[in-house]
Amino acid sequence: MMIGRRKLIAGLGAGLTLGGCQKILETGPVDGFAQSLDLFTRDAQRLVTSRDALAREYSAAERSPDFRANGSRTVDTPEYRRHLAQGFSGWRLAVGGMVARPLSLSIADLQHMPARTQITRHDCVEGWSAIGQWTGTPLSHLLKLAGVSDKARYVLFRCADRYGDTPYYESVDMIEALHPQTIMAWRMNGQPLPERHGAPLRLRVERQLGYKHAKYVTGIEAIADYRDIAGGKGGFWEDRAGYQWWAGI
Ligand SMILES: Nc1nc2c(c(=O)[nH]1)N[C@H]1C(S)=C(S)[C@@H](COP(=O)(O)O)O[C@H]1N2
Ligand SMILES: [Mo]
Repeated sequence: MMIGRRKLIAGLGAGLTLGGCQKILETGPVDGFAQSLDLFTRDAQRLVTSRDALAREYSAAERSPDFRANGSRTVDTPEYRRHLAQGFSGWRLAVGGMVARPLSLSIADLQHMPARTQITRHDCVEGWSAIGQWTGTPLSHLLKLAGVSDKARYVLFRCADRYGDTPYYESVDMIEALHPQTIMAWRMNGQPLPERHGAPLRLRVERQLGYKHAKYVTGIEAIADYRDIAGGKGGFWEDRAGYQWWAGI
């Protein structure tokens, strides 16, 4: 249903996008037009949904007994095996990029910060959904602590897993990054985040489709633009399979 609305808005965008002209000059017609259409879809969706609107939350009884794991289910490196064996006591999250105070945080550090718990539905673009409970540190708290620059427009998530040589990564804009339900989760259904769901730390960005929810996160960077990073489309599946950067549900 909601995806239908997105397509409708994207369709309108095809007829109406004019603001992309400058970007077309900068990056070439295809990329510039695709990105401006994607951002137009985002802006159009935001016209009809408040920037603070919360994703629906569910009761504990509604949690899915089997929450599917998708994409990487582990990180196939000796380093990750070592962290797993050590209960991730040596794992560090780097917070950097356009910030006044870069941070290096352990999972214990994160667990001593304000936390939020939410029961939400995960929607994968491949056509399945599952309801789970997530506890973690609000990303807004981390960005404030690091002193994020007001010139930063996006937040990039770097992940430990790779597909061949290509690391998984994702990015969201500042409105999604600062949204109250956007958390760096270290618990799922009351247990430490399981290996297959991204241990020890993964993003939950509840108004977006599943592929935005980066697992095995090692780094968070405040950035001005994602076009000069990796394949330039803002995320692993965006680069590889043409998934839309804007994945608003
Ligand atoms: N690092 C990383 N994050 C990832 C993926 C991945 O392969 N690697 N897959 C994405 C996709 S497509 C989905 S649907 C969700 C799946 O999360 P789950 O395994 O907890 O169900 O993780 C997303 N985040
Ligand atoms: Mo997915």
